[in-house]
Amino acid sequence: MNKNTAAHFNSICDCLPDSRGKLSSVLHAKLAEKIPPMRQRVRNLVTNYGSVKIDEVTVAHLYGGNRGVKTLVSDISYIDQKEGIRLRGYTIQEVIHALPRVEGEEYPLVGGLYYLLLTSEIPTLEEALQVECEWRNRSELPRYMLQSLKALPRDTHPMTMFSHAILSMQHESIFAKRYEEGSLRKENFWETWLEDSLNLTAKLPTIAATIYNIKNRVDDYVVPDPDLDWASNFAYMIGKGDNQDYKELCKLYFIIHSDHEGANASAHTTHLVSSTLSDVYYSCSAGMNALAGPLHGLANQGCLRWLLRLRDNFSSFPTREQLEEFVWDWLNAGQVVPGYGHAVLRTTDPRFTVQVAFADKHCPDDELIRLVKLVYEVVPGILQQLGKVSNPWPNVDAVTGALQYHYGVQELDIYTVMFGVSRILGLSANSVWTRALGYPLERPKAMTTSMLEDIINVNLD
Ligand code: AMX
Repeated sequence: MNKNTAAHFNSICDCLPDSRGKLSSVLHAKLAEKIPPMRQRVRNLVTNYGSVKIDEVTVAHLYGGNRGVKTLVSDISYIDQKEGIRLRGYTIQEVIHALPRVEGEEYPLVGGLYYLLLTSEIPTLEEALQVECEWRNRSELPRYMLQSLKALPRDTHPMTMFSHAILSMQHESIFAKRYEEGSLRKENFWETWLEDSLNLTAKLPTIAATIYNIKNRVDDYVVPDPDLDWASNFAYMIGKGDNQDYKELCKLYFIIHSDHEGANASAHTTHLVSSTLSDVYYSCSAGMNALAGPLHGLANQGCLRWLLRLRDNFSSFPTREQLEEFVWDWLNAGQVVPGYGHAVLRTTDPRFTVQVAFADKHCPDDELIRLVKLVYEVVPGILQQLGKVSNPWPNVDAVTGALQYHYGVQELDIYTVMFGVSRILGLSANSVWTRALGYPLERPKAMTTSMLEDIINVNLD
């Protein structure tokens, strides 16, 4: 952030009330305007078209993870199989282009992205800075959380620490307190949900940096720099404050991982848990536990581990033929190629593409980046030959680790936490809207195998 904008940032912050526990100004006002017509729209749909069929459920769906069955609504993002994610209707490239940025900086403020996710509008620079100020005012970590993080065994995975840190703050939930007091009406749930969301999202970079530091560096709390934006502060707190390129990468990283349609595992988990009116802390912590799985968010560390293994397998940069042989040996050993494939996408993930563009500009000669690009030339063709892989193209994780590694963040197990920092922006925005629209407790129906056989009229026992 340049001097002028830092001054502007500080003057906006100084005008805001100490917002802890009070209604946030800019987001609250905008949502209060947007929620009533949306409520009416949903009410009309359910009342007048409630019996219209959207999808069919087959036996294969029941045993196949309900893959692709349309059963949830989220207006915050949507994945088109061929185009990739759209956040509030904007492609990743459009989001990066349209969101406001500080003069002279390469990528937009993440505060602007949060504004977009919540309100569906591209903010002005001033509005984006106001979200950043809200976050700054709420960023201090409670001491008990630091103590409890430090008390965990040294080999605790950072994702466990992250989920634990979030959950440890649950008793601060304004929604939970007000609900217990009986002082909330259902149509106002979203207001306290928004407050909890701002209190939680404000602290995410500091929590992640603290976990990184406890595991790898100073074993202490680095206080955020009040002159820095939310994303750049993460870079600063892990000791990379002097590297403007890394700060830009953080902004890019935290924008592109923020939401990926409401039905992915972490989003769906958060949605389910929050549907019981478990607050933002409970539900986002649960979402992080889903993100921690190797088929979901943990894939980014697995992907880099695979790239390092590939690099170390050869004494010099591999040829295309050597790489092909390596990949076939890997697949024949019954392994999947990390970073390739996707449950929904059927094309190269645009989040991969924008990161490769960053790499082309900032570190084109990096050995791992060159490997990422060679793998991209070779692997899709091989996966296509397998004949069973629905999507042979790279997902977001095929390059994230290589970029972090280039900038010296070489502790692989922090990558999923960084993913989580970003993903909670989407999870919490979704859950504010879920409360605003009053979605009920989620409760699909389970059946036994015998019941299914009865419906089909077979007995395969
Ligand atoms: N390498 C080798 N085989 C693969 C493959 C890959 N990258 N992706 C899919 N396949 C195989 C599957 O293992 C499955 O084989 P099986 O029938 O013998 O079990 C078959 O292809 C069909 O699977 P699919 O329909 O293409 O994939 P899916 O929707 O079931 O799973 C995913 C999607 C991402 C879990 C899978 O592609 C995968 O394991 N990729 C590697 C791990 C990875 O990159 N995960 C990151 C996901 C993105 C994220 O959440 N961060």
